[in-house]
Amino acid sequence: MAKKGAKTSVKRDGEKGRIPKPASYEAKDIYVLEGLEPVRKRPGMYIGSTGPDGLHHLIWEVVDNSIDEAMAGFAKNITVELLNDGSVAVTDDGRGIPVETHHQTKKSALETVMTTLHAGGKFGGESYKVSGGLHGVGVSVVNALSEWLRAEVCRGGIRYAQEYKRGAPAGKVKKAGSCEHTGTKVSFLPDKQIFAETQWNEKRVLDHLRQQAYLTKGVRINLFDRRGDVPACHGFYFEGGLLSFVKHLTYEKKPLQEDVFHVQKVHSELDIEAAFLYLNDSKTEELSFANNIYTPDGGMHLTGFRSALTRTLNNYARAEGYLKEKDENFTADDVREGMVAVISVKLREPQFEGQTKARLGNPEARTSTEAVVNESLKEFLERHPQEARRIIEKVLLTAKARIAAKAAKETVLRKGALEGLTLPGKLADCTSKNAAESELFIVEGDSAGGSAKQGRDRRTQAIFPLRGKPLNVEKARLDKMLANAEVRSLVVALGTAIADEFDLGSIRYHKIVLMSDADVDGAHIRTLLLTLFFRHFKPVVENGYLYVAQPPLYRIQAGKTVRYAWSDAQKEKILAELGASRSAKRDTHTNTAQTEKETPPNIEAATDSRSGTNVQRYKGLGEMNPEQLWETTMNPERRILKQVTIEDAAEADRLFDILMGDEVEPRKKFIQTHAASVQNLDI
Ligand code: 0RA
Repeated sequence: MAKKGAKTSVKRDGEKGRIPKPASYEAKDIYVLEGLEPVRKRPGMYIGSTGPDGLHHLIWEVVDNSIDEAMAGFAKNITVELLNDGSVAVTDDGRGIPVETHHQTKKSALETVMTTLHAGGKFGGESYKVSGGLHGVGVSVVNALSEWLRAEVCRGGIRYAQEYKRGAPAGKVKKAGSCEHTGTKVSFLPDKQIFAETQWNEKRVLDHLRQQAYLTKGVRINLFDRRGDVPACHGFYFEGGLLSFVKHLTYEKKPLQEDVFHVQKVHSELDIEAAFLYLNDSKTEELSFANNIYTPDGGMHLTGFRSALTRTLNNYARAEGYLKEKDENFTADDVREGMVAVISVKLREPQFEGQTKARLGNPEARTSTEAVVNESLKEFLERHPQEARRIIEKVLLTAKARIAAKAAKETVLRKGALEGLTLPGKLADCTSKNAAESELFIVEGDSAGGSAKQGRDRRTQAIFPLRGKPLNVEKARLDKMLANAEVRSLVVALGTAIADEFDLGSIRYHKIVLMSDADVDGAHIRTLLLTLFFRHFKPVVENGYLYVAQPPLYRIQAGKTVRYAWSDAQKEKILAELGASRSAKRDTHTNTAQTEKETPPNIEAATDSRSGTNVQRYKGLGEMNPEQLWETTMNPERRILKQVTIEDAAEADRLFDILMGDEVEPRKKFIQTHAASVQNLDI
């Protein structure tokens, strides 16, 4: 039976990239390794798991064999059917599995293939070996894990059939009529004793078959889902191979090139195919396959591809003057950014390495891929100067950004910007040294800072006052951020250091609370700080250490009763309540109030007196005295803190460009749009 490692031979049929099996493959060429008991005992060893992955693996295994036959140039059509009883049928129009008697087992080749683990063929003195991948374990594994399996073969005008139960033949190979064409049909029902869940996922099967069709151009693969009342039918056929695959992956995205780069060549007996397209994007997608098996961890073929890409683009950029003598070369990461690429190699004895066998280990895959891509990419660039220019300009930009970021980081680290710095004088630290109970309030403005210092619980609460002027710093540049003394002191106060030295374990506070005014300046500062945390202290956010304080908007006093409101609706409710019972017995707080967005209050109406009730609208934290700030915003028993999620921080990072970027117009527009609701500019 065809194994993944066996789909290629030394001979070529002259067709580009096609390495066929020799036609002289007979029953005697199949040799035997062992029986099927180990498969049922430890199915995970053979198919990875007995969950949905392993279940679907059964189909991949059977389809693989038909694809081998197609790649050998014999099968043109493969049909997969999902049937009502939960079984699957895979049919191809190849030569049909040989049924002649096997010299060693004295059984038919078909039965040998179906019942022998690691049964492989031999031809031309070269072993027809088993591959180490998850695929390529052989159809006998599918047989072992199926309640029943039926194999039908059409060869020489005769239809042969044999059935098996849990891997054991239920009878001999029998003649079952005549047929006009040749081919193989394998039907099986996964064993419920092995698989807890035996439901096929149509989308999953479709995705796999589509992928296989891209990898095997010129083969038609059909799927019939006959489980419902109305059968669903899909067909895949791609003339373009990986070229079609890359087009599919980049569908509806913004391409940088018009023509997809594509090459398919045989080099030192390896069949190499690669295609890529650059997008106007910074994400990279690289899919690599060895003998049609996806290699999620890449391996030698991917390494070869990357080397070739890097080298060829560097050479071209130098030759064409894009890179000057003094410029350093593009790195492999520079040239990968924004690229969608698929690499597929077919070789005789693939070695899959790593824990999950997800990486191709053959060194010859690297040299051949590198050679083929080097040569064809050079030619591509020369023939498409327009595409070449766009690609190189993008890579130049990526390289520039990398160099700037690196220089920035080095400056920061070289200067030891944070090393040996003592805690900043403006920090009013807490007395507790236990980070788990310590809180750092980052407070906008000196006056609010003063109130917070007086109002706090000295044992657990530290105050870091920030000057309230908007800071214009370039967000990605660590050096620019740290050029700001305020930010630098703050980093020292946090205790975690930064960049390579960053260590979450040495953080000095498990709650870091941003406390700023509900106006545009406050939003600026909050956005800057969130961006700083998002970019350079992500684990702090991810660990849920970052919070935003929620000071109330209103203070409502009626006689001795003082209450606070966090929204207009709440203010109205409180006013109504106070109107109804004028003689409240004691001060009450309603800090359980919701903080959802409300229509903004009238900013002009700072006070509102109704029947002796006084309503004060807080315009800034500075208007609160220490006791009020403690009671409403800092007291752990009463306050509302909003925990910052990574999504919040990412959104702030995006907003940062609008608020602090070079372009004035979007900022103006943003502020105009949101001016009325700035108190809710709320991250
Ligand atoms: C080896 C030799 C021959 C056919 C096949 C393998 C074969 C295997 C499968 C598995 C699924 N479909 C398949 N189709 C063909 C025949 C060689 C000959 O006839 O000379």
